[in-house]
Amino acid sequence: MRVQVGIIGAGPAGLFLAHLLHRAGIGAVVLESRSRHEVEETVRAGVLEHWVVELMQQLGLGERMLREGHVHDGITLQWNRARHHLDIAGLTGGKRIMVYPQQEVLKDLIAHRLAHGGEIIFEVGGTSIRGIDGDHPAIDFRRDGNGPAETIECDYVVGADGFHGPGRQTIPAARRSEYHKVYPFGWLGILARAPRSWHELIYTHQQDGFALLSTRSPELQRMYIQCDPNDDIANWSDGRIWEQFHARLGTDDGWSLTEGPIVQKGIIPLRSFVCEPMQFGRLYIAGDAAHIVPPTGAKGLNLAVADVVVLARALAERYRAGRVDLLERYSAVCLRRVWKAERFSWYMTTMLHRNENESDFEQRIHFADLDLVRTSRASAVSLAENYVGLPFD
Ligand code: RFL
Ligand code: PHB
Repeated sequence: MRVQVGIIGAGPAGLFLAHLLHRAGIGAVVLESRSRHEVEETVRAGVLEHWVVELMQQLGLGERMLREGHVHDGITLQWNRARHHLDIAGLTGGKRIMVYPQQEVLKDLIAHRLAHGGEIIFEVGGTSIRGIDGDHPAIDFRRDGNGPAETIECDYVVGADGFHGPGRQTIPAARRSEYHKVYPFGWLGILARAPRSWHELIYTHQQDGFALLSTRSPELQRMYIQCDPNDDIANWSDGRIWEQFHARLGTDDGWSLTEGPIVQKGIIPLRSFVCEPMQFGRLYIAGDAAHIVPPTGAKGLNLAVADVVVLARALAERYRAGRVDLLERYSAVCLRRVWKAERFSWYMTTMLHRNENESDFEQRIHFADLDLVRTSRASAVSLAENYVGLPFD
């Protein structure tokens, strides 16, 4: 098989890239190790930055999102049992975020791509990349996990294969630098069949630690609490989970949290990670393959899409005008945005979580940071601009 661009991974990075390349008249095939069902049912991110919402519409993918997603003008920050509304739209000249789950975005991207003749091969096994230091890179794989060996020959390979995929590992270790930070806490996330308790997302820092109240639909709520990343979910009965949500989200003004049956629960670790550069020879890596942010800033999915917007533009210029300068700058351009998203995600994470390794001094600094957002317009604008999505350079 021969194609201009071979893409590994049908997550947000790989699928948005396939759409953007199709729009530019460039042929691409997407290889995905999981089944379509699994890709479409995995619960992950929930928040789209304002420009991702616009991009979905430009790609003809906005219809269901506009019908079923929820536009939010702001978020609520809570500490010392009191709430503060951050008016994101008011602070950013009218920009808003959309709560529309990642798996719904993926369903729309997959259905539309397949309906327009795009090729996404699910359930591949044994994916490996070769020849990236020459002009004829290739991807070897097996259909249905262990079918006969097949090869895709291409001009460029894109590793949009997440943190554990082979893309990043194919860059020789001596030619990449990796920057890590692991946090001493994780998130316990639940989906609860219950009505909404509040009209916008609440990020709270209380005595017992962080909690986040988010949503999926009027009937289904997504919520997280800070926990030990090595804890076993079996230690968390539904009763214990609700007790913690009540403690961390409670206020002194009579508000009450609406409970409901918990239909899913799990624990994830929190980490920050960046790989530099995001390219080697004819291999380009994008999204979680190149960088991870803790979810507190709601940046991971959005950053994955930002990478492939830069990459698609560079590839379009390569095929349209034979220019390679944008491709050569891909990594440097992306990393400027990546490090700002890393900074913001780290800031939100450290400000909002209780870290037993920190001194009382540092813990008090975090409350000063929160109070600065309440009292200083400059601090509020900074948080709002980052949350809604920074402009492209
Ligand atoms: P993905 O989504 O991991 O997709 C990579 C795909 O590559 C496939 N793959 C392979 N395919 C073929 N051959 C191989 N050898 C392969 N190895 C792997 C995988 O099966 C997979 O389908 O990476 P991508 O596209 O870079 O997208 C990144 C986002 O998914 C991620 O950053 C976000 O989900 C992070 N995130 C959030 N991001 C936001 O922007 N807003 C949020 O509100 C938000 N909340 C979250 C989050 C992540 C969370 N978890 C579970 C870590 C909340 C949570 C709880
Ligand atoms: C979510 O709804 O899953 C969500 C929302 C905001 C975040 C992280 C996750 O910061």
